[in-house]
Amino acid sequence: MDELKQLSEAVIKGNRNEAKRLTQVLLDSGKKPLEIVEQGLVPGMAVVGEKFKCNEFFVPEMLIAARAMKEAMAMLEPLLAQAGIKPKCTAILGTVQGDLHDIGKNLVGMMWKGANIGVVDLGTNVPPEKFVAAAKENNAQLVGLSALLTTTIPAMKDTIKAVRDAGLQTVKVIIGGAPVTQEYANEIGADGYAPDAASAVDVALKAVA
Ligand code: B1M
Repeated sequence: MDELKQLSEAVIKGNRNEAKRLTQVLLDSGKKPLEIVEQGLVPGMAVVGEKFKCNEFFVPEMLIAARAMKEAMAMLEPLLAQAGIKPKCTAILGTVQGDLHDIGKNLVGMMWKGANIGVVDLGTNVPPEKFVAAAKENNAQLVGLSALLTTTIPAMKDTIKAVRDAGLQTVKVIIGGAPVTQEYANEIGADGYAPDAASAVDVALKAVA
């Protein structure tokens, strides 16, 4: 198996030391950082996403895979920046106002980064105006909203309204979280809904295509 495939395997297994070692081996052998991302890390994370979708992997496996990916990415990011490699698009991500749950949101962020979507993570309990300011400041194409409480999902509606009222008509808003449904997304005018972090990649890329 070549080293790029081994790197994908290391991500799938969540073996962060092996992922970092192989990233260094590939860099030393002259592989370009973008090739390492696109042919090693991203395919690994894509497999993790598929396994998660079909219940072969659960949250712990996904978290350790994402951590392996993140640590390898940390070695590559400065090199990608030096080479002027830009992410496919920029997303502002956060858990809506009143809500402190962030495990699912963080998974979405990791999957998005794994798909070369730039992520500005605003954290939890984020008021609508903060999403708007960050979207403007970062010239974002996407806003991702997460909510875990039935009492906080109305904040998604308020945030979408704030984004539209700010004139950010081309910014696509993707929503998700355990109590959120496609019906609710339709009702509040979201541009996309994803039931899990792996699907959030497809939904985001489709929204900005
Ligand atoms: Co809270 N909590 N919690 N909690 N908590 C729930 C959500 C709850 C269902 C538990 C219960 O009662 N059975 C309940 C909500 C009930 C309801 O609203 N119907 C609840 C409650 C009531 C509360 C408090 C009010 C408890 C209290 O203080 N009385 C309080 C609220 C605090 C606040 O937010 N203001 C509270 C606090 C907490 C902790 C701080 C202790 C902790 C959060 C720690 C943290 O996140 N850092 C916590 C936890 C851990 C949970 C449970 C146990 C687990 C949630 C979780 O992380 N799931 C949860 C019960 C449960 O689910 N079994 C519960 C794993 C995570 C990967 O899933 O976030 O759904 P999830 O994300 C998925 C998808 O939904 C999707 O992708 C992810 C991966 O597939 N997704 C997106 C998520 N965001 C997305 C965004 C997208 C797309 C997809 O696009 C942008």
